[in-house]
Amino acid sequence: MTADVRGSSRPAGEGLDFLIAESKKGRPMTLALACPYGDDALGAACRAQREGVARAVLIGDAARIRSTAERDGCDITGITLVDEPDDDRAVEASVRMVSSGEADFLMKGLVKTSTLLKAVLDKEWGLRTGSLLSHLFLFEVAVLGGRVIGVSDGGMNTYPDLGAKVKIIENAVACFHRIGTPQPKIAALAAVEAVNPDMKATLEAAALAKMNERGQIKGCLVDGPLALDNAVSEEAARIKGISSPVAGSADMLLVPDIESGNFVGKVLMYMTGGKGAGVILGARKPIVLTSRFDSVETKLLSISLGAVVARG
Ligand code: COD
Repeated sequence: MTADVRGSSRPAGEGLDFLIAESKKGRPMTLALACPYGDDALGAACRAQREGVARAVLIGDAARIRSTAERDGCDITGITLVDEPDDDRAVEASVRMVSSGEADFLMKGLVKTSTLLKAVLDKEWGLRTGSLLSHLFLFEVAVLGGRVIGVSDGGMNTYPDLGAKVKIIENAVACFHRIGTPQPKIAALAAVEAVNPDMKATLEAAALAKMNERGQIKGCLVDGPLALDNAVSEEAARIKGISSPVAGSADMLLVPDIESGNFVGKVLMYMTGGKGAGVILGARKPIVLTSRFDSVETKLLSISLGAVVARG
């Protein structure tokens, strides 16, 4: 494949389904799914196992998992079950399974996000690397012809400072490289595209762009501040008179904080009929983190992305 104008070696409009095919290459990765009591995580894990995307291990109250499977019509034949009725202990067992290498990546079932993340960050048996962990959500945006656009970090880091934003970009860039985008275009978002000393997001976006220009952030093109419209629409960028290789064709939106990331993500997902794949990066192994309301399809795509990143 040759690089297209967006810096991606993936064909424009291909969407996210390539992740499914990609995840099936090589040895199947093993997924440790903590507390799969509904919310479609169990259904997605069963499909992943059946379709050869990943092998699943289900950790939690075995009786509850079995009754959930029966209720939701999931066939769990051949899937390993680890009986641990207590939620905290099930989460710990799942994390330990990944940190010991018994499983290749982790997924959150019906348990609070912060409970899972605190376990992941445990200093003794967690999945820390000494670097920052961050969440990347890739969206297939139906209203933009199926274009894939990443958003980070709308899932883990609450109010990242400039240093944390550099790490968030680096984590995402490594993932983009892994999925066939050798030079991702990163738009550092703010409410406006002019640097305003009273708006911190604009100052940090400009600093990130300069750091990229000076080679302090590598493997990608960063520009900012950019507003959401001129980050994704060439027409908007043209009307605003912004000349930049990133404006209008961003592969990823670096958002100022978790609130803005969460809002952008949820608008893309629920108001534009999109689908996505979400994963936490920067840990020893990827962690699939989706929300309860996400569809089975988004959860399966997230498992695929986790498997692809886990394979490295
Ligand atoms: N990467 C690496 N280490 C981290 C990170 C990170 N992103 N965050 C915290 N740590 C380390 C710190 O250095 C420290 O050693 C330890 O973990 C505890 O740090 P605290 O006290 O700042 O963090 P916690 O444990 O109170 O909270 C960490 C969470 C990730 C749980 C917290 O930031 C959180 O709840 N984030 C939002 C998650 C969420 O609700 N997402 C859903 C949105 S859809």
